[in-house]
Amino acid sequence: MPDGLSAWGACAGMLVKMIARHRENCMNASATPMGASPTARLDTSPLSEALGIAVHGIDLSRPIEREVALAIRALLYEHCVLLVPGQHLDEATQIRFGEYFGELGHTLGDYGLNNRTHPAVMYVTNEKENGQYVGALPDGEMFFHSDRCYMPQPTLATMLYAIDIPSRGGNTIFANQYTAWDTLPDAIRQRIEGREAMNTYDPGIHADNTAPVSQTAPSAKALRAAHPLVKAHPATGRKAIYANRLMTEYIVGMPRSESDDLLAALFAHQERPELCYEHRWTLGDTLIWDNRCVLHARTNFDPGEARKLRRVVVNVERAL
Ligand SMILES: O=C(O)CCC(=O)C(=O)O
Ligand SMILES: [Fe+2]
Repeated sequence: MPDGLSAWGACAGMLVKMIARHRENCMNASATPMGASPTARLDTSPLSEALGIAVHGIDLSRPIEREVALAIRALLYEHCVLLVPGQHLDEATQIRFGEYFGELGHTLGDYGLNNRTHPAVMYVTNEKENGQYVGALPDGEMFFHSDRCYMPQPTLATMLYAIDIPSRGGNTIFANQYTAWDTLPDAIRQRIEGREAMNTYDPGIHADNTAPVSQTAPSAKALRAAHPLVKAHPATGRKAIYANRLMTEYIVGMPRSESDDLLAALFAHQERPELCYEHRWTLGDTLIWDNRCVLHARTNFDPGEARKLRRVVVNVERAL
């Protein structure tokens, strides 16, 4: 990708500015989070240079004030990933925290799972009963993706609460797609802006999460939705790239070989380490990400070790 590589040098300075802006936003967060009352003062710290913010000193097992909820929501949109460490949540209290962000989705059906729990709750776990997995996304590495991009209305935000974690690996990596757009070489920008891409997924518990759909033949039951490759975030107004290695199949209206080459260059740019934060889980971590401005992936881990996170997803924002 010679174009991209040479242009990368030119935009490295811009990336430094983006990171400085993220750091400055983190430092200002406790003063006046965007769109929130100045009275909602929160104790925050950045998760990394690339993205993410941690909020300290709140107990999510109790209801939080509306102003605090609004401030937290604004911090999520600005920083893409928000962590509240050290929580003790059951299904009901995690659902209540999720509902501060919007209406919750029901995704068990995507994985062919029985509805043995609250319909808004899904467990990402490698637990087995009678030799069968009982949860979703049980094991192994997962390539970068954005949740339910293959639906007309994708998942707005995804929240995981850490119940059991392996001693090594099983980290979740996030890539900042605001910065990916801001630093995208002009040559690629011009070729994707105004275009849509087809996002495709073969649902099921046995899906291979390291098989890019652009390089495999999706089955007849695959779910598909086209979305703009560049989307402005409705709350921040900032543009973000909306495509991902795992589920973006092709660019609509472009010859397939051209689309394959362009997507390969785009994915490489979107996943640059400088844009990423790798989260190493600690029990009690309650972490939510905004699928409109961040991609996520998972590192491999020993399938012999237990890993269990409780998952709640937000479909649409609602007024608080
Ligand atoms: O297990 C993880 O770390 C992430 C799983 C995932 O992609 C998801 O919950 O949407
Ligand atoms: Fe995911």
